[in-house]
Amino acid sequence: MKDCIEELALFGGSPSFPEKLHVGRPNLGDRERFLARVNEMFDRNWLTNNGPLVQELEQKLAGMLGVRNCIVLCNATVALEIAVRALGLTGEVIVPSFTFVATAHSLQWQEITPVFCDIDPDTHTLDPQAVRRMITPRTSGIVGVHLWGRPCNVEALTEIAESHNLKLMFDAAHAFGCSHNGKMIGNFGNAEVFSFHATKFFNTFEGGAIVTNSDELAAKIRLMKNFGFAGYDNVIYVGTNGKMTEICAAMGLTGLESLDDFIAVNHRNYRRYSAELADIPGVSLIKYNDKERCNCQYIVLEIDEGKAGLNRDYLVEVLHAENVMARRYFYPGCHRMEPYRSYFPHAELLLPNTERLAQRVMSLPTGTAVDEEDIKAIGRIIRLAVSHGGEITGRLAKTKTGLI
Ligand code: T4K
Repeated sequence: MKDCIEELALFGGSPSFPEKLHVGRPNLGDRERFLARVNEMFDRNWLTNNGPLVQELEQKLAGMLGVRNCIVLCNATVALEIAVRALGLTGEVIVPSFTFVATAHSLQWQEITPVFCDIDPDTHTLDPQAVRRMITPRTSGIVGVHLWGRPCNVEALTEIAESHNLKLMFDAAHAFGCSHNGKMIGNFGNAEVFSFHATKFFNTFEGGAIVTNSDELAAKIRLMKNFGFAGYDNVIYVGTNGKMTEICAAMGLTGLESLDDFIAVNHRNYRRYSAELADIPGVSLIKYNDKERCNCQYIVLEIDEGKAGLNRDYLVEVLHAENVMARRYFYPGCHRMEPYRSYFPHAELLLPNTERLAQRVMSLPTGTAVDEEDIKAIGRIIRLAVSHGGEITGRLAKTKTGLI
């Protein structure tokens, strides 16, 4: 156990972890069950193009979410692109900047302008008042992001969309298995999109899904993800290739069988982090609503430099040296990434909460790859760093200005 800052790996001590501990280590279901499914797939010699495993996964997901239609796809970015196109979005679409860049790219890729809107500092999701201010005659829709799996203010956004005749969809990449007012995420807006990327608590290697209660929209999406084919040799729509493969669906079906275990581990880890980080000045763990279903897949901290004595970036440096690969999701905000930074050089003036959070927020490792001892050790590193926050800041600042 480290007691003084000289023992921190950043200042010459040995790292607390011999191997890197990553955010986003995949949760793996039962390997035998997965391999059995893969063997059956080989026996059938049916590898993709709406095979039986994909159909089974779609049915199971739709049933679990209580939604009429679920279309699984090759990843959530393509799913977002297809949903945006199927909804007929054009011109400008209001999105948060504090999100993974795929949310914005899915619009810009189709020459639709993502109009970055500020977020509520408590929920980290779109601020409805700010959304209202961003609406122009060119606005065709709103894409809310249920960041960290915490639902957007769905009611306010629905009201705004309805009163301005806008489409509303949600990037629910983080929110599979979460609920809002007792209803599963997947049932809100015109459509919602999940990510099943390897780093998500439930994965299909790569993958995603669009869910919607509109049969008409679902039919359009099914055409679009398969080149617009309505039957052999019969293309009736512009389309792309967004299909999920059978081996990915096999991974998904296997993961679904362990879903409750994955969620339980995340909740257990969250409680442990909560205990380990309690009362550390300037370090707060974001809260999840315990009255709702929640996948708890992100351990998100906000660092208040004034109280912690060191800023988020210095704390991340301390952790990285210890082989705790904390991430600065979602720094610096899409508006500071290209091409958006060049298109909207002054966007930050309209995004004070985004700017502030992008400097303060970080994510820690969780999931089945992390155990109680790991969390205790991470908690101790953070406690030690904060108790010597001023000194660490002084030393790092000198190194950066070349004084050492
Ligand atoms: N919307 C939102 C709000 C999203 O957060 C995302 C994706 C999307 C849309 C788009 O979904 P997809 O098109 O990806 O389905 C990662 C993920 O790649 C990305 O899916 C995720 N959000 C984002 C938050 O995180 P990176 O660039 O941070 O990934 P990377 O390669 O640094 O991986 C993170 C860590 O995970 C690594 O340090 C190590 C660990 N890892 C990763 C992989 C792939 C493993 O241990 N094993 C693995 O197989 O984006």
